[in-house]
Amino acid sequence: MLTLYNMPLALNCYKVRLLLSLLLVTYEKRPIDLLTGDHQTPEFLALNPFGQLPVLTDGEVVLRDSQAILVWLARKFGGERWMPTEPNAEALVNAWLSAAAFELRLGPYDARLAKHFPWLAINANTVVEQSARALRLFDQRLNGREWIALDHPTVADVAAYPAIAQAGDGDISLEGYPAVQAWAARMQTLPGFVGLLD
Ligand SMILES: N[C@@H](CCC(=O)N[C@@H](CS)C(=O)NCC(=O)O)C(=O)O
Repeated sequence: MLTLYNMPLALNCYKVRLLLSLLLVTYEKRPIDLLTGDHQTPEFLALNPFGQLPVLTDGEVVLRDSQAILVWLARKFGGERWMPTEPNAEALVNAWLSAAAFELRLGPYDARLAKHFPWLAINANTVVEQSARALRLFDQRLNGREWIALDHPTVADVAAYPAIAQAGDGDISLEGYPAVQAWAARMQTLPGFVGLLD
């Protein structure tokens, strides 16, 4: 049985829950509360020395980092569809996985943290600029396309969706990014789609 060390509101955990649901994979959740320091216990640090969620375990296999977990799940349960092995397609998916992990992280992901966890001292001006940059890049990419990396949904779409869908939590508006809005609505129609708190 797969076990996801999970916090419902943590967007990197949501990425993994979303793909597990899209792939119809059964798993159990192990709650980890970042606010009370569950991620700094010796037990959790033995699983992930980075002290971060998500962690996914499959027997003796212990996986960390949401992008790595998405790729592993896609390979194991999704065949070629969600993470292709053809080199050109794979590189495209990897490039947009990196954009989810970096550009979206510096933008709408951190904007949400800045608003709700002010003690993290994230620069509120920087996240507005970085959100505009990230959303512009994603909007340009999605202009005239249905999905971020390929002509069908892949792990790149799953990795990008949480920070974009929850951008409003950090007072980042999707107004002015019509291709991003249309894509987000398209994501919600995928069979097995789940929302953040589903
Ligand atoms: N690159 C990692 C980042 C993971 C991450 O930042 N996780 C957050 C929750 S969404 C966390 O555990 N934060 C607690 C901390 O960094 O102390 C991934 O994509 O999984």
